[in-house]
Formats: sequence, structure tokens, C-alpha cells
Amino acid sequence: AALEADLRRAIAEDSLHIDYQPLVGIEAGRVEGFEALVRWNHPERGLMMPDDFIPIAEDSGLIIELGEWVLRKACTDAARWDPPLKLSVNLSPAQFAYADICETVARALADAGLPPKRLELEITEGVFVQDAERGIAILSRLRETGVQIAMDDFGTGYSSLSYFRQFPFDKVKIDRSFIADMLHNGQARSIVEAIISLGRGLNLEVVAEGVETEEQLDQLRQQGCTQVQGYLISEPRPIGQFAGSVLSDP
Ligand code: G
Ligand code: G
Ligand code: MN
Ligand code: NA
Repeated sequence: AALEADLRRAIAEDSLHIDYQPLVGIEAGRVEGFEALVRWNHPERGLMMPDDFIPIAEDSGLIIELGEWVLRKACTDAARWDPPLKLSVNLSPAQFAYADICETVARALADAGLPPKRLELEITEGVFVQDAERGIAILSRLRETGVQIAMDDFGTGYSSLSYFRQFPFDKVKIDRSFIADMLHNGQARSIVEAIISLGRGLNLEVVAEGVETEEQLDQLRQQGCTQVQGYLISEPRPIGQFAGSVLSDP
């Protein structure tokens, strides 16, 4: 409860921040976009990662305000990027359940002056678990506005293939646990191959998360993965640290 009060204050006082992690096209090796990852510098506990406070935000309903803060901040940042790379933002299933996420997204884009086609929303299968029809309806409305939709952390949880029949995703992200194991574990490697093949068949972008070695990168390239993300390329960092390399100096 104390942490919940602290988080409420942090959102109000703008003391959260966003680190960005590049997504790189596997063929050209160029950065094509950044994923926004929220962090909280707690006054006593120090730097807190999303896994430490997103669950608290979800249980308390604060996720609505937190999610809106991240969207607005990230869209405002991305509107200034040169070149105009894509922005990926994570959405919690709770944001679909308790608020008009379409309205929130539309306002964040309009206020930032960011074209919808530059935004990609990462969702998890949790969106389908409570009320699949409602989840699909909301995702469809979002996609009609021109934003893209990615299935995040695929391969964990329920991972039903029927989601891909029910909704036209633009991208699938392979959970990093499979990438971590793929070089020494035949099962993990087969699962990676299967997800890549699924993505190619459905004409989706396929992203491997958590790529840490050249060997993984080579393997993923051979298998036909289209984008990679991970410590091999870059850890999540404040956006200013990409100025002068990926982004031109403002
Ligand atoms: O950075 P890493 O520890 O940075 O992130 C851990 C998890 O937290 C990831 O699975 C990511 O999807 C999630 N996450 C990061 N930022 C956000 C956010 O702004 N909103 C939501 N809902 N999840 C986030
Ligand atoms: O969206 P979500 O699950 O997927 O997000 C990314 C999470 O994975 C963040 O916690 C981020 O810090 C972490 N991460 C990103 N790249 C790597 C990596 O190469 N290795 C590991 N172990 N974690 C990573
Ligand atoms: Mn993600
Ligand atoms: Na993920």
C-alpha cells in the first residue's frame, strides 16, 4: 500500500522515466525503431524495474494513469526523432479492461503530433484471456486508426494460434526465454523455427527478443527472422544516448 501511494505520487510528479531499446532489421543491420520501457527511480529503494511495479499498478488500477503517462511521454519523444523511426509501447491487458484505450492512444498521438503509422502497440495474450471478443474489437478499432499491433512474449502463457486467426497482427515477438536456450536446446530451437515459420506464412514481422550473441543472430538470420532486439545491439538506455549515432543531434 505504501508502494502504491509512492507510485501514485511518482506519476503525478513526473518522476518516472523511459529507457529505449533499439529494434534492428536483421538484413541491413539498421535501427528501425525503439521500444519504450518504463523505469521508476524510487526515493528510498532506488531504481525499480517494471516487473517490480507494473503488477502493483495493475492491481490498484494505477496502470491506467501510468499507461497514459508512458504513451504521452513516448509519443512526445518520438515526434522529435530524426530520422522518424518507429516507436513501440507496451500495453497491459488491464488498460483494455477499464478505460477507453482507443481514445487515450488517439489523444496521445494528436497532442504529440505523431502520425499513427509510427506507433506500434505491444500486447500480450492476456488481452484475449478475460474477454476475447472485447479484446479483438478494441484491437481492431486501434488498428483501423493506423497504429500497428504486435503480439509480445509469444510462446509463453497460453499462446494459442487461434489469436492469429482472430486478429490480423502486424508483428510477433518471440519470448527471450527461447532465444536464450536455442543454441543448446533442440526444443527451444524448434519452437523458434516454428514461430518464425508461422510469422512468414502470415506475412508478419518476426522479432527475436533478448539476442545476446553473434551465434544467436546468425542462427536467427538463417531461419528468416526479420528483426532483433537485445543486449548484443544495445541495452535499454535514455534516448539522449542514441543522439549522434542512431538519431541526429537535436
Ligand atoms: O525492462 P524490462 O525490465 O525493462 O521490462 C520488463 C517487462 O515490463 C517487459 O515485459 C515489458 O513488456 C514490461 N514493460 C515495460 N515498460 C512497460 C510499460 O510502459 N507498460 C507496460 N504495461 N509494461 C511495460
Ligand atoms: O517487453 P518485455 O518483455 O519484453 O521487454 C523487454 C525486457 O527484456 C526488459 O526487461 C529488458 O530490459 C530485457 N532485455 C532486453 N534485452 C535483453 C537481453 O538481451 N537479455 C536479457 N536477459 N534481457 C533483455
Ligand atoms: Mn515488449
Ligand atoms: Na517481451
